[in-house]
Amino acid sequence: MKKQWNRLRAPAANGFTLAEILVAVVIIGIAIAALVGANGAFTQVNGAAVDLSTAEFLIEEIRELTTTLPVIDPESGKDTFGPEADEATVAAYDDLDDFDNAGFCPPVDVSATALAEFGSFTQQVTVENVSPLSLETPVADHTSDFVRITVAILQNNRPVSSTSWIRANY
Ligand SMILES: [Ca+2]
Ligand SMILES: [Ca+2]
Repeated sequence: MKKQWNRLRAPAANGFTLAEILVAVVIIGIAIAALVGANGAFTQVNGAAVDLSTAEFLIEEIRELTTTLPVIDPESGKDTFGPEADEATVAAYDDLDDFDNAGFCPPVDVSATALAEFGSFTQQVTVENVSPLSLETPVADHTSDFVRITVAILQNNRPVSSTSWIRANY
């Protein structure tokens, strides 16, 4: 009985059968494909996270650039919704509504300096007056003391992130 058992086991001692090798090759192939696929997915997620943190950074630059500015122009008040005639560039903007419909590509930093290294990104700014009764409801320009600033970040014209906040004219 023992001899018979040994004979049955004998082929294994000579090495792997062709079928075993083929199965092993298929399993290794599937494992490699899974690893490559997982790595690709990880790279994509990582790339998206980097884009998002860049977008948050660029939103913060606008928030800090505008946070010390008055809601309406210090000289002409409510005469102009948008940049006044002598305010040709963002460096000259001195009130919030100057930023309405402004698009910065390359984006600008807190001191209104262009950030060439983020040239694929755009800061798109919208400034609207909103109702004091409902800060979600836009009203006509300069008809309330509350404004909502919205900064949308686009990368190669694809929206990445957007944030709004409220300022009061006091
Ligand atoms: Ca101004
Ligand atoms: Ca203005």
